[in-house]
Amino acid sequence: MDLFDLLFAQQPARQDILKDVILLRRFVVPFQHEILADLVTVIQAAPLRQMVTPGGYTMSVTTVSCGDSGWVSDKNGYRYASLDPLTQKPWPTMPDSFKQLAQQAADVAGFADFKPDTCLINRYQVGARMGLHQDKDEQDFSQPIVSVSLGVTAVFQMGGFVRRDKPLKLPLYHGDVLIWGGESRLRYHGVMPVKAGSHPALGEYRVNLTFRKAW
Ligand SMILES: O=C(O)CCC(=O)C(=O)O
Repeated sequence: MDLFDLLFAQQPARQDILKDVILLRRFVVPFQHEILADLVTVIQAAPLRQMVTPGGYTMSVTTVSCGDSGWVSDKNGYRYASLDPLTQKPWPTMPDSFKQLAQQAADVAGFADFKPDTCLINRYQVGARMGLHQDKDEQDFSQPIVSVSLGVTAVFQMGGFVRRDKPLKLPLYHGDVLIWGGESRLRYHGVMPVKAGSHPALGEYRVNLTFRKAW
């Protein structure tokens, strides 16, 4: 066990942050080799790209999706689309390792029967951020959101139900999984600008996998 593992072993693996907001520290670590290998396959099949918001702002994260649909943003709005607008092909299939990880994490958090049909991959480099927003482009809010953090540490913001509510700040480390649903499904959330760092497997990057049932 290295020092990093040892320090984390001192923290509870499960932390109940708010009602229906659960953090599973380092949950991915036993599966990380398969997850990272499958991540390579997905982003080789469909490239990461910077989307533009309906307001014309270029997002600082680069993104791509896998699964039955993918989240897209352009001047026409936010939505899920069955074809990748860049390649005009279906999005890469969601790897089984991704689906199993998301379902197991949801199960442990108390959301049995999670059926993710899309995974949004967000890559952050130094300074990249995600403003406070609600996930509300999905059809069924009874299904939770499962959010996996890999690589460099980031500070996640979990807010309330209106944008101005002061968010809680949660540092998320490599391998952490944050799940929110139920009464918290529509909480505002975001990520503060990522600070310079380095991770043995992901270098200067943070990668987030967000699993949702969109359709
Ligand atoms: O990167 C993260 O941890 C959060 C991503 C997110 O909020 C989203 O994709 O909607």
